[in-house]
Amino acid sequence: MTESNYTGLLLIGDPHLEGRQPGFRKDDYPNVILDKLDWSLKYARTNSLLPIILGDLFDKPRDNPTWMIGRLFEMMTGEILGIYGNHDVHYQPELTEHDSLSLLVKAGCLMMLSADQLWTGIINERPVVIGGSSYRQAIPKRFDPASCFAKTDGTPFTIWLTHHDILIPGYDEGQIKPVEIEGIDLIVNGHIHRRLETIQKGTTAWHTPGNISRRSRSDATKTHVPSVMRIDVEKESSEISYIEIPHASFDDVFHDAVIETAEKVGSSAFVAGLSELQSRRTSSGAGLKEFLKKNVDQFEPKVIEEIWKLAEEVTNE
Ligand SMILES: [Mn+2]
Repeated sequence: MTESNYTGLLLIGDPHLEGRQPGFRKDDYPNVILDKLDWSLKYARTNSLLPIILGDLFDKPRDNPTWMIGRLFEMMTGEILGIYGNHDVHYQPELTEHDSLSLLVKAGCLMMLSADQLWTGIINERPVVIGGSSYRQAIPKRFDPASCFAKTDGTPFTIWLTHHDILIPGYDEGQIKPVEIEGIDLIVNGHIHRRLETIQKGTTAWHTPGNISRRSRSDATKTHVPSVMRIDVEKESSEISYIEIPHASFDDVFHDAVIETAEKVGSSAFVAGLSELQSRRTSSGAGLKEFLKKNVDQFEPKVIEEIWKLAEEVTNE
């Protein structure tokens, strides 16, 4: 096997591209996140790193704006690896021709990794193998990287991408316990939107880099700094660092927390709450729905029904 032109890898967590504003974001989210992905890909090229996307490139699997997919065709040039996440697919766990991500795969912009589709190459004289388990695909119990290389190539370095609910301190929804996986040095998991500590199990290190975009306004997101994970591969070792992506401050990105409940019970407080919401409106209607859930019970069932109908209409969901 011949030496590649790379000096390492750049792992890009869950971009969640979409054409609408999510939740409480008040900036131009569709373009801001595209620009973050673009910045990451350019950083990778400039530093001779192989870019890798950890799943959830899209937030919605289908009906993504054509202008956005067009921009991706322009941006995603050269070799880019990835797996798909739960947001890239629609109900069924497989990626189908109806999902936007499949366009990028067919156009050759992105190579999907799996247990059968591995990337192999020599980086700084070290044989490197990268595999992946997309959403709901099994994580291997063991792996034999030696079969990918000639004995004279040296000791392989194996990285495995996942998009799973992994049980890491700080992420309570985890189902899969990190364990040592023979033949895999690094597991890098997407799916979890904030960076968590690395868990070392025997020879396998489980990494949770977190995503490049801040989707929700929760406290956990407040402390998350949008970053990409850089792995510099050396002949005998590897070095991991996090590269901060240029981003606006939390307060410039998110609307203030919406008033919790209308203070005085009664329709006038309700209307006052609604007008306050209007001043910081979000295009997905996130604040509106939370406000209604907390405040709508004071009305007659018929009125409640009408209010929800109107809410659905204006938020178009
Ligand atoms: Mn995600």
